Amino acid sequence: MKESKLKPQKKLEGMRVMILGIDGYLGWTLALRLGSLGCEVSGIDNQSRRRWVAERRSHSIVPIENMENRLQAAREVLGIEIAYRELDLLDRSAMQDFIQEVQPEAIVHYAECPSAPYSMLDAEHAIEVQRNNVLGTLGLLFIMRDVVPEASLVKLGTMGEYGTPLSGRPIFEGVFPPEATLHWDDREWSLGGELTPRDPSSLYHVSKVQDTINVFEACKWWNLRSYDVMQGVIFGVHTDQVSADPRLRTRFDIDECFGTVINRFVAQAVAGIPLTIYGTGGQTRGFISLEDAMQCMTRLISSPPEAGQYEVVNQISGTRDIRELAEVVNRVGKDEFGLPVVVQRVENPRVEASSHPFEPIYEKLPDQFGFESTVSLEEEVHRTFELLTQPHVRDRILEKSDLILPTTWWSGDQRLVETIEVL
Ligand code: USQ
Repeated sequence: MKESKLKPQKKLEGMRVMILGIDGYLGWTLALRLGSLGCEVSGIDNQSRRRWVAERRSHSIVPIENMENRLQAAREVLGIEIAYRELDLLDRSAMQDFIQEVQPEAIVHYAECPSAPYSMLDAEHAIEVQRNNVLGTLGLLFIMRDVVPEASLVKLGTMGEYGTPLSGRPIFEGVFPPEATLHWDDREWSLGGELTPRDPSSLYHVSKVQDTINVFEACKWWNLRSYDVMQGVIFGVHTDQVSADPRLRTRFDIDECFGTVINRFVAQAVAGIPLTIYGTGGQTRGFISLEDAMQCMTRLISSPPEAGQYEVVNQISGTRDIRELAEVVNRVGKDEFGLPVVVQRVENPRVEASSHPFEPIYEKLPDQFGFESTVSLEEEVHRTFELLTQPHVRDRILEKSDLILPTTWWSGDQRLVETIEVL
């Protein structure tokens, strides 16, 4: 029998968890899930995601309430009380006071700008993304050192930190495994425990790499403890809590900066816009549904790291290339919703390999934390269609349909991509 490597789990009931970025796509969803599991949830947000999306002239196409109404609905529908403060992570003194007051046992850090294209718009946006992300995390590490050194930090990184190594070597979970060796000039060394190389694919992804190094060192110097979560591309709309009432829905973006690829494809299919495969569509990525990602985060929170432990987990439930994704959305849209879906290839405004080997290792979450995916890509795409085909949501997509085609080129150009081929 295989020896169980499962880590012991703490009771979530009554655990104090603070979520930074609690108003976002992930933050709000996690708050409701943890609240319904009995955690004492607190959180901060400076509303910047709403501002960034509005600056790009877009909106969440699934209507969402303001924070006050969200908190009220959580209370009414789920019986959850959330201690919320509107606050900027970079306001260190206010942040320190709030952490001092709450004494969280775990801090989930989602308070970053998540958009690669937004970071590549121009110098101003690149600087804003790196300032917000890198300095926010850095300040947080000092506050944790001084106020809650025993708390665990569950920090959102990204699979995009690694890039897509053309050698085809496995993409390990952050550090090389003990058996990895380097052969060179007739000599051999162990690489075990060293951070693996990073090759971030945008200035946003660079900010996450900088965070990785800051958190890694802080754990060494100050005995802090952290899980650094390399999450793949997220998609979907459902958890039991956000689906419980329209006022509890989480945001859903479809513009070129803040919409991720599967979510965009479903919205495009609903609006009758040909799906936008960038380039050949041979780019392969790791993906995870919203519901599965929430399960992973819950498991990480309930099995905290040891003092001084810095551990990376690759948080994906599978890999696909972009063409395959378009095929799934096409099939579900046509067969299950009767939509006349069209798929196109457009110029790729990004600099990324168009076909490449991709072998991510993602064993820790299932082996050590007990993660099991509960939703397939097809099922979650179906649930997303169900929500997006509702007339009021469809109308909100159509209102923003001019924001679907990308105009942000990694080269610095600002121009609409052209269609290469309708498939
Ligand atoms: N893509 C298309 N068509 C589209 C949109 C995207 O073909 O309409 C392609 C892109 O070229 C890219 C892939 O789909 O190859 C993923 O793009 P994306 O915009 O869905 O995701 P990305 O920019 O990589 O960033 C997203 C999140 C980010 C997170 C990252 C995880 O916005 O916060 O860090 O996914 S990962 O990609 O694994 O690094």
